[in-house]
This record gives sequence, structure tokens and C-alpha cells, in this order.
Amino acid sequence: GQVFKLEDYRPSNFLIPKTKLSFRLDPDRTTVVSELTVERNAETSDGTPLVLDGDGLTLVELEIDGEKVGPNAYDLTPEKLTVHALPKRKSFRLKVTTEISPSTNTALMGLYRSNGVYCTQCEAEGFRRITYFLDRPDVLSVYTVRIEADRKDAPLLLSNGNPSDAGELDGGRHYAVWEDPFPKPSYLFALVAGDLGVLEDRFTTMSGREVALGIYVEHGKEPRATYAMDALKRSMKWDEEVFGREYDLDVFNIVAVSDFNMGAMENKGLNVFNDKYVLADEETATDADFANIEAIIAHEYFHNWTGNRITCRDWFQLCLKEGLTVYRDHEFSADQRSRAVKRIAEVRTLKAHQFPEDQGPLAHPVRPRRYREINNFYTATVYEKGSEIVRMIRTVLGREKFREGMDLYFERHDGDAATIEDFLRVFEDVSQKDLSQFALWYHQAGTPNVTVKASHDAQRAELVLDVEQSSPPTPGESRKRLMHIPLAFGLVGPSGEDFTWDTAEGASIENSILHIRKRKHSIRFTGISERPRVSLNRGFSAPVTLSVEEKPEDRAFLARHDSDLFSRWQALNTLMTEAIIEASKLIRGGKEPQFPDDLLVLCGDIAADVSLEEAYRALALTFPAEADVAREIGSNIDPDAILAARDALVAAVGSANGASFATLYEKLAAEGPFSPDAQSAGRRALRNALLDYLSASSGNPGRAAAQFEQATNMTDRSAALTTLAVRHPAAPETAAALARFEERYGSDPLVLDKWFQIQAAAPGRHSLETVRSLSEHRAFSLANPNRIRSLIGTFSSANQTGFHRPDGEGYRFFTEMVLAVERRNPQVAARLATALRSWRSLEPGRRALAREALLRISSAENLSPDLRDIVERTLA
Ligand code: BAL
Ligand code: ZN
Repeated sequence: GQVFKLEDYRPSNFLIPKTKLSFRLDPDRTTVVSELTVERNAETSDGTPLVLDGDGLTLVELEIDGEKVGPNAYDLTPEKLTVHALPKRKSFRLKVTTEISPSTNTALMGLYRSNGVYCTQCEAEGFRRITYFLDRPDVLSVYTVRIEADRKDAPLLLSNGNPSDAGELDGGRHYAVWEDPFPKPSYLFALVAGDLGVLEDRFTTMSGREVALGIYVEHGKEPRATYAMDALKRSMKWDEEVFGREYDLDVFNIVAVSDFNMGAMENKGLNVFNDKYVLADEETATDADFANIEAIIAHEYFHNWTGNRITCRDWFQLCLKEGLTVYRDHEFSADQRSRAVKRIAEVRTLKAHQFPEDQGPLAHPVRPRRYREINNFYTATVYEKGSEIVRMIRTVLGREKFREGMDLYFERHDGDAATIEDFLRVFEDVSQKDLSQFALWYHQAGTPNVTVKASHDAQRAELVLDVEQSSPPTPGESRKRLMHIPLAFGLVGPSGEDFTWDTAEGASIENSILHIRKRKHSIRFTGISERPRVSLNRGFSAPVTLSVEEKPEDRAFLARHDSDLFSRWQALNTLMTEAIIEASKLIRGGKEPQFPDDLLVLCGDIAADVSLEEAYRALALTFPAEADVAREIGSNIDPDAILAARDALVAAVGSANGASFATLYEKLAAEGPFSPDAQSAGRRALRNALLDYLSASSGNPGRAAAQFEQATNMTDRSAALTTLAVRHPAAPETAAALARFEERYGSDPLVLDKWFQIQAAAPGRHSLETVRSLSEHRAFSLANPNRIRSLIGTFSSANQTGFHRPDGEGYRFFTEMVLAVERRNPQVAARLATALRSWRSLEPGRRALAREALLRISSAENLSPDLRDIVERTLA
């Protein structure tokens, strides 16, 4: 396939200031008439042909300025329409008529049908599946859209912008016209038509403009959209207060559809959502679902400024809108909930998804320089590491200068298709700081390592920190340059307070941030008479791996006393990870696992510490996942030994604290009516964490079975079912609860996804048989991305022992599924296939089998560019 390179970027030869689209909707034969005002760019010569993108279109007719264009005036290939004979005028009108078939569009890109609803997905390159166009983000156009459809089939007709006209037509048909005054790239185009219910509301902006809000869902599910609506209004208000950004149209609509490749899409004025991220009530959604809905509603809304008003010049700049918008949604959730808890959850996600990407064959810079398939770059690196970079800019500049920079960005670039260089420049301009070394965070792939050694001299009252940075090689980048790493830190005294120092030299330090810019720094602090514990990378100020030479007692001290709650969590998490690694070594050597008593006591003390929020205690008690432990071990991984070690530690913590955990579990029982707020959710999270310990240590399914029966909300019910499936796989109570759940929610696909997920994640070799038979369940479907992700995605990414079975059967099943999905939906198949990205770190037996599986995929016939790109990079 073709490789696209950043250095090959050239401005478009033609512009399309105006686009008029007219859709005559029909499931099998939709006609699209596109009338474009085309202009030559100033440098474009008269002889330059107009080359439009297209994909799977049937061309019906072509006209220029009202005259039919004959077939010898253009060339047609499967991907391009090249018009040679153009008028000499600077500007002309091109009319293109095409036909498409929404009902047979299984890739879910372009115009397709989901449960009988017409909907679109155009990012990144789906618009070319609707009509021929300059389908690139730097071609901005003002759209007018007319939609015509059968009234019974589609009483609702939506597009971007504001409604301008509507009316009846003969034969039971009707039409609507939408006008979007803001120039936008084609990837932000959207159309929805169908028969849906609506939840309506209003929002008054800070300058007093009235906005009509609508969330469209399946009929009967309107009450399940109330939380999303509330989250939308809070997002609109927050963006005004925190970033000074006001909404700019008269309407803002959200539509929930059940077949969707991504989480949601920020089309101007008409967001289209995966229904999983809209619909929620206590009976059907967990606290995690509520939190995700809040975050994703906010994220898509925030794109209105960071993505839509200021868009990307080309797809290499994807992080310009995504990293920044993730940063904004993180800040929003932190303000709506608990900042410390939110930060820990973010870092857990970053380490679970971005670190393995950055440390494996699919590593790429946050701003890549080349790609073969842009769909494969909607990655944790672009999104999550992209957000961490914006967060570091705030750390380096301070909050005030950061806000000044953002204000300048909006002022300077409103209406632009911008670049990362543009973004960095505003911060350099407001702060007068040189960010050229810092910019490497965008350009250089891989997770930097920082090692630190502290030496204290009591007599001289001096502390020396020896800090060294290194960046491991990544694909195509063997030599790395030195990064600017802002490390927040504190020197922690014996009662937990931070020491101050007299002088410090060896690195620049501002507001307790160490700026590491060289390979090595030796930083000398004077006036430190007692030996402090060093708390480093507080708040996870930089996305690096940190190894600190320190004793377990020092880590345990920080886990109890660090004033920075993130670092306190990190210290405990590191102790847990180390204990599991040690135990897994013993298990591999045929010995019994052993755990330090101090750690068991520490876990009990944290669970009981009422000075800490319940959500925080729940996170602290959540053990590192098997994959987190595997990542820390790094090579020669045996997933069975890691699972056995982790289970043994959970049981040991549960046994050591049995009585107090049981008392606390009872005390945390729900009082009063359900509320999805963060504090109530934290209480449920802590109680459910305790349930897991108590079940693991007692071996008795009774408590989990009782909770399953008595639960009054989905959070408690699904947590009990998870504990039953994980801790008591063979118990009759587990089989009964699974059957009961299926019976109760069998007709609600989103809830049944949880049932698929729980069984797919339950560890052990035999889970493969379960997952195989669930793939034939009547509610499972290879046509729906949510079903695929719940069953196959969960099995391959969250079930280390089932997926990585030593006999390779897990991989065999997986390759069958990936290839079956690929025939319908290459984008979803390619995403699934990334589950094998860490194959090189497995022990030799599994490594060979995983490689065979990858080779099996790569040798399949007619592989899509999406899947080929992932598999070839993974094997390279
Ligand atoms: N732009 C794709 C979906 C999202 O990141 O919002
Ligand atoms: Zn986004």
C-alpha cells in the first residue's frame, strides 16, 4: 500500500468555498447530488486537473457550469475522479451525481444503516464514500444540505448547522434543509434520518444566546438519556467558565446509534454517538458507564472549538485536536469529580494502553511522520499521550500562562486548519520560553526512562539526587535525542511534611518541578539535615517510567504519608507489583508464594483510613492487572504464573484483613436512593473491591451470590457477577447467576454486553470454550462492533491466561474471528488485531505460537490495508 508522508504535504490546488448536497434517501439506492463552488488556488495553473477522492461510488453524472461533462473529459479509477477539461475562470460550479447503497455498507464508514436509521461516519476518510470530494481536512467549505426521504421510514431528518426549511412532497415523502454557516472540513459532515425518540432541553450561553438541545435515541429509551443531557449542559457551562468558549449554533443535537466503529463523533452541531455512551440508568449502567458518558459527551462537545472551529491541516496533526480535547475532558471530569482519583484512573489507563503501544512494534510519535492507513492512528499514543503533553505544557508554563496561550490559540487560529507547530508557538509567544526541546514529546516515539539515586550526607546536611534519562529505540528511530522532562517532586520528612531546602544546584527547579534536560543531572540540595524520602513524578507530571533506588520500607512510608495522593497510590501500587513479581518467580520455580506481612497490613490500613475518600481507597486496593505486571516484567512472560501470584496475593490480603474487611463491607451497604455522583460511586467501588478480597480468601461464593440477588443497581449486580465468575468459576451459584442475568437482560444488547464481557474476562484455560460457544449465542453478531469488542476484544486484551493458552488455541480462535470481522469491517478487525502487539515479550513457546497466528493473518487472501498495516508492523 501507499505510504503517506508528512514531508509530502502540499496545500490543495483547488478550494471548495461552498458545498450544496442533496440526498434522496433509499436503503439500497441513495442518490447524492453535490454542487460545489470550486476555486483554483492562487498558484494553481489553468492546466492543472481537479482530482477528487472517491471510494465505492457509482458516478451517474458530471456537469460543469450547467454543461454535461463527457467521459473523455475525465478519468475514473476506484479511488479518484480526475477532471481534465476545466474552465479557465478562477471559479466554476461542479455538479456531481452519485449513487450509493447504505444497506450494504458493513464497514460503517460513509452513509450506512444502523437498526433502520440512516447515519454517517466521515472521519477520517469516509466522506469520499458519499460523494467525490477533496476529502482532506484543510479544505473547508460552507455546507447546505437537503435531505429527502420517505416520511414513515424517516420522520426525522438531521444534518449539521441550523434548520432552514422543511416540507412535504408527493408519494409520502418529505424534505428538510440544514445550513451550517461555519466552514468545515468534510470529515465533520453528518446526516441522520430515521424514526427516533428525543429528549429535549435548552441552554443559555454566557452571552445570552438560546440553544435548543436534543438527544435522539430509540423510542422508549428517552429517560435513559437524562444523564447524558445533564452532562452536556455541565460541559457547555464548564467550557465557558474554564476556557471562555461559547457555543455558536442555534441547535446542538446528539444521536445515539447502535452500530458504531468508535465511541462517538464530533460532527459540527450533530454529534453521533455509540449508544453505549449515551444510554444510562441505575438498572442498566454501571458507575463506570456513567463516568464514561460524562467524559465522552464532554469530549465531543469540547471538539466544537478544539477540532471544529480550529481543525487539523492534515491527518498527521490528529493529536492537535485529540490530545488537546482529551486534556480538556480530563480537566472537566477532574472538576466534576475528585481530582486525585481522576488522575490515578487516567494514569492507570495510560499505562495499560499507551505504555505497551509505545514499548512495542506499533510505537509511533504522538505526531507521526508517516502512515499507510490513518484509521490505525486513532491510538492511545495520539489521544492519551497527546493529552499528557498538553498537561506538561501547563506544568512548564504554569496555569495562568497556559490559559493565556490557549486564549491566543483560539484568537489566532479560529477558522484555520492548523499544525502542532502553530499550537506550540502560541505558548512560546505568551511565555517567551523556548519549547524546541520540549517539542520532542510530539516528534519522538517511546517512553523515556528516568533512573534516580538519592544519597544523603547527615554531617553536611546535603542530599544529592543523581538523575539519568534514556529513551529506548523504537521502530525506525534507533537514536534518540534528550528530552525535557518536568518532574514534580518533594522531599518527605519523617511525619509526612515536605522539607524545604536552602540551596539547590545541578538542574533548574521551579515550584517543586525538576527540569531534566540533559542525560545526567547531579542535583545537590543543602540544608537537609535528616534523610528524606524522595517523592518523584508527583501527579505523574511526566509520562515516563521511573526507577528509583529505594528500600521497600521507604516505599511503604510514602504509601502511608506522601502528601501527594497520586504518589501515595503509586508507591502502594509499586509494592503490590513487586510482590506479585517475586511470587510469580517462586511459582515458576515450583515453590509456594510468600508475601511480606507489612504489605498485607498496609492494605488493611488503607482500606480503613477514613481520612481518604472511598473512591481513592477502592483504587488503592485494586491490584495491578495481570497485563500491568507483565509489562513490568518485560520479557519471558508466563501469564499463568502471574495469575497464580496475583490470586495468591489477593487471597493473602483478604485473609489477613478478613474481619475488618467484612465489617467495612457491611457498613458500606447502600442507604437511600441511587445516585450516580462520584461519592456514592466511590462507596460502591470500595465495597465491591472488598467483596472480591473476601470471596478470594474465603473460597465461599455465598456473599457474592447474596449481593447479586439483592443488588438494586447494575454496578453492584455486575460486580457480584464478576466476582462469582472470577473467584468461583465452578460454583453452582455462578452458573445460576449467569443464567439469571441472561434471562433478565436478554433483550437489552448493551446490558448483555456486560454478560459477554464478564465471561470473556474470567481467567483460566477453559474460558476459551465458553467464549467460543458465546460467539454462537443468538445475541452475538459480527455485524455489531460493541458485541465484537465485548466478547472477542475483552477475551484477547483482558484474559491473559485464556488468550495466551500454552497450546495456542486461544490464538487460533482469535485469528478466525479477526478474519471473519475483517470481511465486513476492516477498521474494527485491525483494532482487534493489536491485541497481539506484545507477542515478543512472551516466553518462547507462546511467542512462537503468537508469531504463527500473526503469519496466518498476514497470509490470508485479499487482506484489507487496515489489517495488513497492523499485522506487518507487529511482525516487523
Ligand atoms: N474524532 C473521533 C472521535 C473522537 O475522538 O472524538
Ligand atoms: Zn476526539
